[in-house]
Amino acid sequence: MKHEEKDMRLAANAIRVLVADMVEKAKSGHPGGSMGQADVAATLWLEYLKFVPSDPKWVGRDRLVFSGGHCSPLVYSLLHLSGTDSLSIDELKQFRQFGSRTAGHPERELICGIEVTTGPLGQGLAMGVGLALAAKMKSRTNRTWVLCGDGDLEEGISHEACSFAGTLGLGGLVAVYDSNNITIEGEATLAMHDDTRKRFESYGWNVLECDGHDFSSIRGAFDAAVADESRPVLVISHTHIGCGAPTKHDSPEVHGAPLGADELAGLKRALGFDPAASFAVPDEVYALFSARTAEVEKLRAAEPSLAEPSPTSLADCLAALPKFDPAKSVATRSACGTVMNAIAEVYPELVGGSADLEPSNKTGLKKFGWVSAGDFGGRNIHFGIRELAMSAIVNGMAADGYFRPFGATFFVFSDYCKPAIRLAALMGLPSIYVFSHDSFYVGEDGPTHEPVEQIESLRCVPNFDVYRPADANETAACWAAMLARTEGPSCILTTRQNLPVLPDATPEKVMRGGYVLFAEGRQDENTILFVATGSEVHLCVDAAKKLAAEGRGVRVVSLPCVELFTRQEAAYRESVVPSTMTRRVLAEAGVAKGLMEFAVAPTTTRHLSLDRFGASGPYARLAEEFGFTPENCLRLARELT
Ligand SMILES: Cc1ncc(C[n+]2csc(CCOP(=O)(O)OP(=O)(O)O)c2C)c(N)n1
Ligand SMILES: [Mg+2]
Repeated sequence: MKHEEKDMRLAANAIRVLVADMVEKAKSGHPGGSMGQADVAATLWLEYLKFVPSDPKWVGRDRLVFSGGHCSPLVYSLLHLSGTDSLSIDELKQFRQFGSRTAGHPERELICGIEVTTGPLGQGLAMGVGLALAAKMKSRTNRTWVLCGDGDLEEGISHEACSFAGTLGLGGLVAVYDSNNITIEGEATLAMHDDTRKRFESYGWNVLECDGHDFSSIRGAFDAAVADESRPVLVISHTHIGCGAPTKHDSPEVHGAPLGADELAGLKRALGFDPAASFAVPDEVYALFSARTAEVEKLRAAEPSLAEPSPTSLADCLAALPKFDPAKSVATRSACGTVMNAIAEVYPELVGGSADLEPSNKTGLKKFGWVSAGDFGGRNIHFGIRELAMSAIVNGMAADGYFRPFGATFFVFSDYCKPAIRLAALMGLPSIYVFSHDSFYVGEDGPTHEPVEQIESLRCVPNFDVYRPADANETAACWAAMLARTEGPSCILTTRQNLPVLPDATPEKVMRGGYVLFAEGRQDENTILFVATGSEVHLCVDAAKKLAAEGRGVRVVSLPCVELFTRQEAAYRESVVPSTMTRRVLAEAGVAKGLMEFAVAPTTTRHLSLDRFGASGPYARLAEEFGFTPENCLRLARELT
């Protein structure tokens, strides 16, 4: 239904005023972008977006992403006016206050109707690509709308994600670019001279333009956008930041500060609102939103039901896990590939791909084909050499809710993924990142390709689990643990080099994060306790066996996931790493900080770690140079006897 011009104007102006009131009351926030996009947002919500406020998780809904998270007042206005998740006007008055749902930037976990958390510019657009891709891979017809701004398009991630979307001909994705030529420091053109139309056309997008303050112009663009199912669409919407503010519109000042009392009164007067009233929404505006809800409810009733299949049970995945023969030596990256392929057979949710490193990461799901331009039937994705966009697209797919998507690259390049990992952790999305080539054992490629500090830096991310299995069987069990975890993201670090296979690394043990792998002799305060992850577990077992042969009490704890171990009850942790066992060797091919929480005192703790960049050379030589040999491990242990 197309509304009358005067009604649309009223709705858009009510949003402007509400936005300005929110920021004024909070004494902080960003009114300009929200005010500038009010006409576009009102048109989108009242005439195009398929969304039912009473059922915000409806599978067939259109997804709406506000990539410029600083435009949160616009998000909250729309959610309030439409009655989504009972967001009340009182909550709008609590904008940016501690404990309120109307946080400074929109947070997915706080209000149903916020599809993804935004704020770090550019990531929303990339997550929108992920949402649109998930829809296509589920053969759904819903659309993904992304509102973005100059900042989103300046960010590198937008280049990665939009090039990817164009390559795939990702129809159903409409990005509306709020082209107001203003950012914080002044005109956007101070730092960006791109021809955005040509840029997106070269990606293969359909590029449309509109006057973002003229409803018929906006409708013209949106009608053309929804008519094109064959490729992503960019609508360049020409707007004025702070539109409606008497003196501050078009100025960077209105980007991120309250209007001030006089300017706010002037805005209200100019738009025909009572300057003395705040948070006063005309009833007609609520009525317009209700009418739209009724309309979409009818559309929904006419559509075939889109119930998602229920999630595959964890027990089925556990039953599918392969067991590896201890007689063989296997690189954990190869084991990881074997495990993923086994899981994929019983777990249709598993989809993903690599940033052009599939042959090295071993992440291809061999039986399940590739997503390609216009064909979304496969379960493998060529993300291209675009680690950051890959990670954010994976997050968008995870946010969609059905898939358990993964993205893969070399561990050292996890730095390129980090901003999206952080956002996944914040949102509590169960994204999975597969990082192979987990240490200096990469060898000849040298220090640029040898992770050192990455492991600890990722362990510092709250709500993120870092798995570093010691062998093929631990790799299988780590996958079980990652699949069991639904409240946040995880990564698995795998080796390039072969490792011996441990006979009894069972899921039950590994799924506690850390366990006693080997113990011999007296278990008391004189015991030498080795705590290790990944490939270094084997060095420790070797050294421990030699000490045991000399009659020394020894224990080796394998710690495939520090975070998971830390979450176990205290009694279990104490039984594995007894506080009385203070003679400790901590071994990990990364910075010593990585296992520092297991250190006791400098006098009784030795670190087998790498606190410098690696080097280029055959890995056996590097292991000698860096002290990652059974002899050196034994030497360190002997210092404690
Ligand atoms: C990755 C990232 N870098 C920097 C910022 C800080 N920041 C927030 S808004 C903004 C300017 C955005 O300009 P634009 O997208 O044009 O929004 P408008 O001012 O038009 O509302 C900046 C630099 C951020 N939120 N995210
Ligand atoms: Mg701008």
